[in-house]
Amino acid sequence: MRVLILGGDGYLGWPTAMDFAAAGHEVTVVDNYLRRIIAEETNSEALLSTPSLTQRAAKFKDITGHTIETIIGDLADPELMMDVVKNTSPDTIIHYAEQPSAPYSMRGFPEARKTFKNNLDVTFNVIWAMLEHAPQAHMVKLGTMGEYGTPNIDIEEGWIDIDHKGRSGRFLFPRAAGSLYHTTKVLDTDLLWFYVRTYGLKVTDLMQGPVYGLSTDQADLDPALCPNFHYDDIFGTLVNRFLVQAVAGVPLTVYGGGGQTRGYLNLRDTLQCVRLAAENPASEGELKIFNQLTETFSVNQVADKVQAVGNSMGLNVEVKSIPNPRKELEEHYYNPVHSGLKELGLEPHLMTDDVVAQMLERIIEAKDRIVADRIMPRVSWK
Ligand code: USQ
Repeated sequence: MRVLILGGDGYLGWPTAMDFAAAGHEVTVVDNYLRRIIAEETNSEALLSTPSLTQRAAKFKDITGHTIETIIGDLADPELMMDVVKNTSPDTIIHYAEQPSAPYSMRGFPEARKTFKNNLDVTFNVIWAMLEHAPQAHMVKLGTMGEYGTPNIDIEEGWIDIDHKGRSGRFLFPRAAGSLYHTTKVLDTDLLWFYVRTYGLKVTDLMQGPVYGLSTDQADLDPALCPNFHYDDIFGTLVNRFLVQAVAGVPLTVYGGGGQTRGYLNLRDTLQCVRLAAENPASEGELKIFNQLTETFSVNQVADKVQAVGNSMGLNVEVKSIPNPRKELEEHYYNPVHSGLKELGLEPHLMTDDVVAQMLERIIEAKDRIVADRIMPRVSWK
């Protein structure tokens, strides 16, 4: 396949690019370094320094012989998007090119506006670039489980059948996101669904939970190929943050009661899921939706796990509840269906004690690079 990856410098974009290239696909990645710029502006740089996208692609080519074409540019600019899609003529477009931080989107007006404009503009532009230059291509779009919020009923995979006053119909499952960032993904879904049903585009929307990990087959080949591993309050996801806190000797930052439950997955499984989605494209006029997670945990369960494994390795891990900077339910029902990707062949890498220990070992090697003032929450929803 000719694969075009939008947002190819990110935590998921770069490992995805290597994964598709290693599998023999023709890969082009585009990125404007928005995440790196925000990280610098907010003192939220990743734990391990990562070379530029072009440098990483050159290193990957040296080691594996596989080429990843890189384009540095802003996909919110419609002209650039049109040119990229026209010139690469992709079979598959993987759309990661969004501002992915919930806290950043809630920081204030400039950050909210940047998130809103970037995320919606890129989605709108890619839709139109497909309509004009690649109507037969399949888009794999990264959504988020956060689109659904935490409803008091089972979360179906994207769609729900409703019986109402003796009639029935199939609808998008209700969405009720908890941050502006997550809400931009709800808006993306609606936009995609409109263009899919009206113009026959082929789209798969992946509702992904928080990802953890820093190891993939290709990332492990050289330190220069590792993903951007964040532990700050802006870009760090829960598990990655707790691992770094355990190593730094900072009590694990449980927000509020810690009953907040989410569906987690290993970075390796993101790669599997995206490959499975790309290899099993939606049909013309179909919006396929998968819930992309492998197991659910509450914040307290993640904290207990990291504490137990950390202590068995001689770390003295403490857990401490701090006031919740977010507006979210701290006790709730949570039961998302997630069978679609498994039916396509997903083989989960679960969060076993061994997996936690391996991640802790990697972070212990980089202990000197941890900057403690990036750890506590600096953004409040209130
Ligand atoms: N939390 C803590 N302590 C912390 C950090 C987070 O208790 O130190 C809690 C949060 O309040 C939340 C849960 O842990 O209840 C998950 O937080 P998170 O920061 O791991 O995840 P979130 O902000 O929702 O966003 C992350 C990614 C986002 C992706 C999303 C999937 O940054 O791009 O879309 O995970 S999901 O959470 O399913 O919406």
